[in-house]
Amino acid sequence: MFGKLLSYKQQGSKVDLLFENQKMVIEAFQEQILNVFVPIQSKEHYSKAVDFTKKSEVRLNVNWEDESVIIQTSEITAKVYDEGKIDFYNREGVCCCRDYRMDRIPAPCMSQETKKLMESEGHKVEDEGVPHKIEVVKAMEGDELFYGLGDKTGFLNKRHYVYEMWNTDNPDPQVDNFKVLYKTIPFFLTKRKDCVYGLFFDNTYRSVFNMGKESENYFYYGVDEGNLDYYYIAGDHLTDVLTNYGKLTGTVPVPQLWTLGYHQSRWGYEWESEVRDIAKKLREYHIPCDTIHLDIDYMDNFKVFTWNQERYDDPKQMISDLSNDGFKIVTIIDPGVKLEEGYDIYDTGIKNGYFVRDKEGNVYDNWVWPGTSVFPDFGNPDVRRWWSENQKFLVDMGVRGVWNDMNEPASFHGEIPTDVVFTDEGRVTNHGEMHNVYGHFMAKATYEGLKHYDKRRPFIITRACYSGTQKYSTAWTGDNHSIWCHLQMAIPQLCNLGMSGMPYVGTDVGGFGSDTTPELLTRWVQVGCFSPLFRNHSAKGTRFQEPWAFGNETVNIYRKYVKLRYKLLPYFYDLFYEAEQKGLPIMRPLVLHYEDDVNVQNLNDQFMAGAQIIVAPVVNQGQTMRMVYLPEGQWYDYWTREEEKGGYFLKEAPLDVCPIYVKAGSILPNFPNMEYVGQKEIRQLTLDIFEGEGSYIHYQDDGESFAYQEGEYNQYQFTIHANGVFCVELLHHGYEPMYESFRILYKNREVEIPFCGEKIEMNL
Ligand code: MIG
Repeated sequence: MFGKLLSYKQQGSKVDLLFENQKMVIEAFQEQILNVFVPIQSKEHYSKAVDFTKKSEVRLNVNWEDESVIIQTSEITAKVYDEGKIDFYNREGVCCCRDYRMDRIPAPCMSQETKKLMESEGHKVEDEGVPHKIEVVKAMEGDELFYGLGDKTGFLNKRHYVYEMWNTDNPDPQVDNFKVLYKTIPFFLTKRKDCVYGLFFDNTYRSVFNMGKESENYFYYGVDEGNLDYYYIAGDHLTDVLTNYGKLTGTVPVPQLWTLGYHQSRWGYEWESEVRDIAKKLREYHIPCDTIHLDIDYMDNFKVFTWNQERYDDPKQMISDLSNDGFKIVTIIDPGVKLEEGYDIYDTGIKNGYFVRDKEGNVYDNWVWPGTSVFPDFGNPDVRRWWSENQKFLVDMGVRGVWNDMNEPASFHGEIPTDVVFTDEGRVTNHGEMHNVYGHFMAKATYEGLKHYDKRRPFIITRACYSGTQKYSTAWTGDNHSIWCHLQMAIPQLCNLGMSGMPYVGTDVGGFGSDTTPELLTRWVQVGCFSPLFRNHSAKGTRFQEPWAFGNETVNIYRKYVKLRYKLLPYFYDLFYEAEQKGLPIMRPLVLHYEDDVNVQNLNDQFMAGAQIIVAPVVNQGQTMRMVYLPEGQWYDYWTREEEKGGYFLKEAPLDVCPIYVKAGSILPNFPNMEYVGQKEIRQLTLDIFEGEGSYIHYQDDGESFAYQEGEYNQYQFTIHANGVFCVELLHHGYEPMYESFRILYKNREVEIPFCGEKIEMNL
């Protein structure tokens, strides 16, 4: 294909390589990130994820060595050979990632006859053997573990599986062999015995990731359109690779504090009275809660940016009343706009040419909730501006966040054909290119609208996304079911989203489709209270899933874990500050911090919340005892404070117990009991200290505005020594009021320390 490597030309941090039949550009984004670009469809990147203004100038060493061109930063050496083959080495000279030099050996395709016959029994027959126009085949040495790839189903380690990137709404119970789901994050981390690296394939067309399913000798990436445009991301540890991916595609901004509280939702609360009733019950049962979600039923005939006047007397009044009781309202918005003359959103969109058109130039329609509907062309900046302006309708009502659904985009009468005309900024393109970024741009438009009208940090939840969407929106994992294997799957799925640069995520607690059981809901809330986005949501027609729907035992345990979440809110908030700074997830697989521990590399039923807490939930029906694994070191049982050493052990876990372990030397900030964020002014912070050596950085700001970006925040450093010496230091002082005092919990004792900004050191 490429032919012989003929020559190269270096220009700063960029090298143009000329092959007999092809050009290639290798460019350093920074010392630890190299971009490989082969202009096949266009000379430009047209990236929807990468902000090239963030690129740093890197000094490259470029030379011929034998038959290859060597390109070196201080961190990576890439050797480029004939046929466009590239090998990447790390600083230590280890070859981490090598192009495979032989041909792929695809599984033979089946005859049409055999296929037909199998299909008549209902089998789905797909040929994976078909070659792609663009393929990158990398050698597998045998020690590879793969993490990331977004929201894919199955287990933590993606090795031996095949996935496709094509945002898809499929409400069937999603199981291990699903290839597609709602999101496209074409990025993964590879952990090998003596190195780690990441690969990000920045191409939005439908693509394939065969992670060693076809062969034990290679894994490959394939796509039929666009350019070959990928980033090799180096780092000493998995955490460094993630941080670098965050520099490339952006990180999640610190959210408003209340969004980290508990969210109650259901499709659908149809009437104003129902919504008020849910709010009342949440307070009556003392289930702390900040947010109630309104699904499609609040709209007038599912028309976006309208409100149903029959079922709601006065939505603005309702929202204001609920807000006096601490509730924030989040409303759903779908992309599909009802085709109806006289409906202003439709009329304005038509007048300005904001909807996508078929090849013949007619506005394209399909079927979604409102019936025949048309689809905004979100790749067009004017359309995004218009969509942002429409958020004003919601903000004026008092709505505090927007939930973007159906933005794969989903359509009931078959998928939108790939040749339907879409826009990418100023350029005309098609659905094939814009499909996987449709949700990304819808979220971006929503973000800009909320930021403009509400001024606070926008809260958006999206179902579909692409790499980089983390800058604008949180995400949920779509339509799971109330089945035990979906509680099991929630852990690797959320962990892998975190390993894909998308930390603010959650599953529908209790399960969306199918009927939950008291036991399943109970075990789910024990996981849910640690997931960054904590929302109970269920489908119309399924058993009611609010915590009080199952009797006393369930509601009591449920409350215990929602309260735990509120107690740990400052800890989660600190993790979000770290996420914005470093691109690290909130909910983490143990392998992120213990990458060389073989016992955690495939651990699917435990996870970490930050670097201090390990959660080992029960995710099997009927189980009241489980095997726990703790990595090397000293740990404490969160509930009993018993000491645990690393290793495997059995732990009793009756229904009300979710085993939780905290690392020795941890200092966990706690909030007092509250029903919602902002109920109490918090002038004293509790510090729950677990004996040992450790230090912890705590972040504090107003919890909602952008002022923190101008330095209006405080940062405290707490340190505990093994001998009990404890120290508080104010690292940054930009926000008032500071805490007046700290309440220290240490070895069954309680100490109160007044604080006025000066450094404190004392013996506990
Ligand atoms: O096809 O708005 O995933 O959370 O409740 C159903 C109704 C459309 C799908 C979402 C789900 C939501 C539902 N929506």
